[in-house]
Amino acid sequence: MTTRPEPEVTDRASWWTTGQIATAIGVSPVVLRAWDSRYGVGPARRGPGGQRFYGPRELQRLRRMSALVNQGVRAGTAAGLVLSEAVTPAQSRLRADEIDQAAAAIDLPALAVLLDELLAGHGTIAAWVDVLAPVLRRQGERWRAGERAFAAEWALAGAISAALQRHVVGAPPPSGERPVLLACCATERHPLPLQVLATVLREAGIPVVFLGEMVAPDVLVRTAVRIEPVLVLLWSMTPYTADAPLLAELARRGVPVRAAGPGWYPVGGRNGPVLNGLRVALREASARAGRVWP
Ligand code: B12
Repeated sequence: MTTRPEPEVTDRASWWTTGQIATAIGVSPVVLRAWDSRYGVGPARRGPGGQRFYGPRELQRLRRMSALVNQGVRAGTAAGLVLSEAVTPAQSRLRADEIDQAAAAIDLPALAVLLDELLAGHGTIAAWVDVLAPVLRRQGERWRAGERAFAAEWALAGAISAALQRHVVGAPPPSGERPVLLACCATERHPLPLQVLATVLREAGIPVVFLGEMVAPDVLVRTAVRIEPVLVLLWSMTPYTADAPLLAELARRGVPVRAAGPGWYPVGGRNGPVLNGLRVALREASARAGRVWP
């Protein structure tokens, strides 16, 4: 069963086929069909001819199933586990506490295990929205309260970034399609929300180029002019880092660009309101890439 709205058949581009899922997780289409028919770990919906269509939730469930089977768990047992793994708010709070403690102790091996499990179990969006962003906000509150724990912040941010990279191994390689281009302003050192967006877009098969933190303005302008992205998201977390002249320069050169992140609020977005939420950014980026975000 799925809580996702049933898409129209014309929304097919928002869904993955069995072949795409097989490539993404490294399991043959035959095995995927067997997991569906034998154990009920299947697609979100079927097309008129019975074709299977999978969404992000099903993708992450099948990734988890595949990981368990690779660890030696029997397929029937693995299926039972993934089907029973509905994530509750209490579980998210528990995960957040564990991750917070591992970061405070700068226990990097524990952090890596916790983050890998979190991403596999919750999926990238819920992992970020329900667990990681709250832990980061807690760290920010402590900073504001005068408790300087930079080492813990650094450990957590680095570990999240590495875990996100591990999580998308197996996503399709870049194609000739025009990508979404994501970049931080030149003095901006808070790239995580943008990396999360890059990860989710990659999981959805939407071409994305993520330039990371502190991108020099001329690098961004040259890259954008060269690769002709469907959209540039220019990220700023704090008011000191929002680079309005750069936003104006990109727009002047005809690059489709939107300001993203809370740092832009005092300045304002140029071509429309500031994008400041993962879901709103996903909708905007997918729409520009010709996809409907489910
Ligand atoms: C981790 C961290 C760092 C790390 C970053 C490492 C890394 N690789 O990312 C390091 C240690 C480098 C760092 C440095 C600094 N930091 Co810092 N940092 C943070 C922290 C704890 C998390 C940042 C983060 O990823 N936030 C993401 C989420 C958790 O933030 P959020 O506010 O909930 O998200 C909002 C939006 O971003 C949006 N959103 C959430 N997800 C997504 C996704 C997408 C795609 C979109 C579009 C929107 C979106 O929704 C939320 C509602 O507005 C924040 C605390 C905080 N609350 O964010 C401080 C914080 C951002 N840092 C702060 C400061 C002051 C600094 C420093 C100046 C400190 C210093 N003196 O060195 C430097 C500045 C560096 C720079 N030039 O950019 C302040 C900024 C205050 C302000 N508004 O001016 C904060 C808020 C801490 C605080 N409470 O004071 N930091």
